[in-house]
This record gives sequence, C-alpha cells and structure tokens, in this order.
Amino acid sequence: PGTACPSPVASFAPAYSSPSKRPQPFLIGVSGGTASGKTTVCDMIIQQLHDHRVVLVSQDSFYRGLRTEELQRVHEYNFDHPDAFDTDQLLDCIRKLKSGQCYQVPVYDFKTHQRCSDSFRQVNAADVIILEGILVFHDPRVRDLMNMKIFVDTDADVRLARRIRRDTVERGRDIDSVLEQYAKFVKPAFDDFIWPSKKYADVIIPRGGDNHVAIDLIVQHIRTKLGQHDLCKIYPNVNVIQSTFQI
Ligand code: UZR
Ligand code: MG
Repeated sequence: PGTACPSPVASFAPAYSSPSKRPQPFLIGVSGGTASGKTTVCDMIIQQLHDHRVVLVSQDSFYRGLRTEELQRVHEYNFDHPDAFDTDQLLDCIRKLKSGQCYQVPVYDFKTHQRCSDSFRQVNAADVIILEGILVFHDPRVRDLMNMKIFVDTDADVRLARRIRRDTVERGRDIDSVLEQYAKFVKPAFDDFIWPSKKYADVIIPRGGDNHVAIDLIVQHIRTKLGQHDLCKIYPNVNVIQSTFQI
C-alpha cells in the first residue's frame, strides 16, 4: 500500500552516468488555510503548463485512517493537527516522485475518515510535481525538497463561507458540526501551525484563484526554470539529453 510502483509506467531513461547528474522534477509546494483556493491555484497552474507533464499530490491523501475508538469520538479528533497525517509516507512518496519513479498514492474517504484499503491512485513520473495541503510547509524534511513554495492567502471569512458550503454539499456534514469543528480545531490550528508556516513561502498569493496576475507570473517563472535547466520531458521511450537541474 502506498508504495512505489513495481514497474514504473514512465520513469527517467537510464541515460545518466550517475544519479546526481540526473535532472530532477521541479517540486512546488502550495499551502494555505482550509478552503483558501489551493486546489484552484493548482488547477490553473496545471492548465497553463499543459505542454509539460505535471502531477498533483494532495496532502489530504495521506490522512491516517481513524481507529475504531477515534471514530466513536470523531468530534474530538483534530484533523487539522500535523499528527493527523502520515508524513513519513508523504515524504516517501515525494522522494520517489523526485527521483523519477511513480507512486501508488492512498485514497482517503472524507465521509468515513478511512483509507479505501483496496484502491490507490497511481501518480506517474513528471516534469513538475505540485504538492498541496494545509500543512505541507510544516515538516522541514518535506519543505526542503521543494523548489518553490506558494502560500495562498485568502481572508478567513471567505474561507469559512466556502468551507461551510463544501462540507455540507460535498462532504455530507450539517452546518452546526462544521461551525463547531471550525471553532474548536480548524481556526486554532490555522493560528498555531498554518499561518506561522507562511514565513517559509517564496510567493504569497492574495485572493487565491482569483489572482490571475500572480498565477501568470508563477507559471512564467516555472517555464523559465524548466527551460534554463533543460529539464527533460519525461516520456517513456524517449531519449533524454543529459543535464543537471539544481536550484
Ligand atoms: P482543505 N478534514 C475533514 O473535515 N475530515 C477528514 O476526515 C479529514 C480532514 C478537513 C480538515 C481540514 N479538518 O481542515 C481540511 N477538519 O479537511 C483540509 N476539521 O482540507 O485544505 O482542502 O481545506
Ligand atoms: Mg483542498
């Protein structure tokens, strides 16, 4: 479960004399509070980079499944705390993707708070990897692998309004429980862990997905980096030119 693929569909061609010479995919971390527009920003970057192979990994996929005792008292469980995630597994995933391997990412069900034990999403090797999630800047081991860090900074009232809509419509919750959870866990964790991690960002985007200028600038920068370092396009059966890719 959640391991590297036994036979990668697409991986780096073995054209490099030593692994250190191998170009690495460009890893972008996208963080920000709940419902800040992280997913929208990622989707817009992916759309604009349509001529590159880009993959998206969500930190949400690495939520630990709840044990029976925890499920019985789910209202007391803090999903916004760093310990709610299996960060070692996330790290393993990102390391594998950065070294050109593919990965079987776990599938998490927000309604049952469980991992779907028999289904995985295969994430293939790519030129650009985007890792998004509320706490992707928290662990220095994950943070240090990132080539670019983006923080999506959207006002708390806008985020709460979106969160209510999303949790009631898409995740089958009632409004009272959403508000209770927000006050008890979501907001305190934002103040304690997410907001302080903003200091690690290279770029802060106000207004999230509505900020087209910021997204255009970011995409331009990624294109420059990919071009500058002659990053290989990772397609199976295509010979790649040797190059180094270091930032
Ligand atoms: P984003 N979350 C749940 O509501 N249920 C779960 O089973 C797992 C996570 C919420 C989590 C956090 N918190 O605020 C949010 N709560 O998912 C993160 N409470 O997702 O970044 O898309 O908002
Ligand atoms: Mg999201």
